[in-house]
Amino acid sequence: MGRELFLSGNEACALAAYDSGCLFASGYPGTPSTEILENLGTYNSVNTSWATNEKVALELCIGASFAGRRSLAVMKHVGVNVAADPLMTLSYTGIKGGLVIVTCDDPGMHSSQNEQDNRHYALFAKIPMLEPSSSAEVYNFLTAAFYISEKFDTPVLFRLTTRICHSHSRVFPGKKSELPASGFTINNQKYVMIPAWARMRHVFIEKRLALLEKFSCSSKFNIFEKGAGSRLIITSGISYQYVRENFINLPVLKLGMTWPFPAEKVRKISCRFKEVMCVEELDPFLENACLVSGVNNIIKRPKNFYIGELNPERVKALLVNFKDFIKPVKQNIPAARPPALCRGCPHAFMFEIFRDYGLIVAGDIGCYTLGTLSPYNALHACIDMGASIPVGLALRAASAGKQKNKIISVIGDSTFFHSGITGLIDAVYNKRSGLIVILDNRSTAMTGGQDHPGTGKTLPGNISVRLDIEKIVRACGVNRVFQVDPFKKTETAAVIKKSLALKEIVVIIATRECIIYGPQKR
Ligand SMILES: Cc1ncc(C[n+]2csc(CCOP(=O)(O)OP(=O)(O)O)c2C)c(N)n1
Repeated sequence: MGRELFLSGNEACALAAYDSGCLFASGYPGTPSTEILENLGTYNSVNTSWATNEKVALELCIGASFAGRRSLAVMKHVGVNVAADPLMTLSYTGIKGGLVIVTCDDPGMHSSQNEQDNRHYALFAKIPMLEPSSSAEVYNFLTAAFYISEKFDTPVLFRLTTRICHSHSRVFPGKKSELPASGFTINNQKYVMIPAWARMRHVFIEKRLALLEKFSCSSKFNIFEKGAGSRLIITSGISYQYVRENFINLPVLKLGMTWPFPAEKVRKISCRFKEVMCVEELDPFLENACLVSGVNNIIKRPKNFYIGELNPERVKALLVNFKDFIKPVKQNIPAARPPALCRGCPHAFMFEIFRDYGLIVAGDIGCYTLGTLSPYNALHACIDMGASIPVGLALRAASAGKQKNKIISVIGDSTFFHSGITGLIDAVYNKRSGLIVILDNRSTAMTGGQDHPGTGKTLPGNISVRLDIEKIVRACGVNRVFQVDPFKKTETAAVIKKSLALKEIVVIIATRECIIYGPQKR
C-alpha cells in the first residue's frame, strides 16, 4: 500500500509539483491560489518566489523552462489577465522543460473583483487545459500536465476553482521524479517571435491542437460513467462532485481535459442519448463546445446559471426542474457580511481623514478597498491592481470646479510594486497633477501577509534587499514626496490638506506596519 494523505487541492498541487521534479515556481498571491506557493516554498530544492506581479512570475517560469527545467506559474484568475501578454506568445514558442500555469478561479467571488471564467484562456491561447475535481485528481493531473507540456511542446493551463483549492480529500502520492536539467538549446526560430518565425509557429500551434484533441479523446482524463436514463450529463471540476452528490446513477461524461474539446468522443457518446445537458459553473463553455462539435441534442442551461457559484442544491434544481435554486428566505444564520478593516488598522486612520475632508478616492485593490464601506464610505472607484493612479489622475484632469481638487489616488505598497510604478512614471512623464497616497503597511495584508519587495524578505523567509518606496518614487521623477505616520492623525491630515492645493504630482507615503501581518508580527 502506498502513502495516503488528506490534503487540500492547493497542498496536493504543491506536492505534485515537487514530486514531478518541478524545480522552479513563481507567482503572486491571490485567493484562492496563495497556499500553493506557500507550500511549495517549504521544499528547499524548489526555487520559489513571490514575483512582483503575475506577468513577471510567468516570464520567470518561461526562462526556467527554456533552460530545460519544469516550472510552475501560480496565480488567481485575474492574475492571468496580467500575465496574458507573455502567455499568448508562449503558446507560439512552446516550452522546453514542462511549464504549467495554475489559474485559480473564484466563481461566486468569495474574494475577487470579478468572476471571469478562465477556461476561455485555453481556447484563446490555444493551449491544453486540465480541470481536476478532487485533491487526488489535482495531484495526478498535475503530474500528467508536465508530461503533456513536454510531449506536445506547449504550456498547460491547470484550472482550479475555490472549492477545489480549499477542500480536503484523499491523495495517494506517487514516487518523486528526479530530472536532470537539459540546458538551453539555441533555436531562434522557436524562441524568438519575430513575425517571420511566429507565422511558422502559428502553423505548428494548429497542428498541435489537432494532436492534442486526438490525445484528449483517448485520454484517461475524459471518462464515460454508465448509468440509467436517457439524459447524459457532461461535466467537469467541482460540478462533477455536485452531480454525483445528488445522482449516483445518472450517466455522466466526466471531462478532466476540457481543452482542446474531445469533440469526437463527446459526439459519439452523446448520440446514444435523447438529451444532453452540461453541468458547469459560469459561462456555457462546455455547452458551446458541444454545439460547435455537432452535438445537436443539447438542452441549454437557463441563463441565470451563468452567474455565481454552483452548489449541490442548485445542481439538483437544475437537473430535476431545470430551474435555479431559490434560497429559503428564513434562515437562522446571519446574512453574509463583507470583511471590515481590523481594529487598529493604520488604513482606518487614513480613511477617517479622507472621509472627514470629503475626498473622492480612486482606490486600488487591497485591505484598504474596504474603506469604501461604513463607517468610512471613502473609496469611490476600484477596477484592478494599479488602476488607482491612472484612473484617479484622469478623473481629476477630466473634472472641473470644486470637485477637481478633492480627487486623490490611494494604493497599497504591494500593489504599488505590482503595477503602480508604471502609472506613476506615466504621470510624471505626461506632466499630470494630483495627489497619490501610498499606504505602506509593509505587507500584502489582504491575502494573508505575504512578503513583497518592500518587506526585505523572500517567500522562503530569507532576508533580502528591502526596496525603499520613497527612493523609487523620487527616481520616477516626483519632487514632492512626504512621509507620514497614519497614527499621527493631525500631522497627517495637515500634510494631506497642504498637498491637495499643489499643482503637480505629489506623493504621500503613509507608513505604519499592518497590525496583524507587519514584519514585527511575523
Ligand atoms: C491581478 C491580481 N492579482 C492578485 C490579486 C489578489 N490581491 C488582492 S489585494 C492584493 C494585494 C494587497 O496588498 P497591498 O496593496 O499591500 O494592500 P494591503 O492589503 O496590504 O492593505 C492582492 C495580491 C488581485 N486582486 N488581482
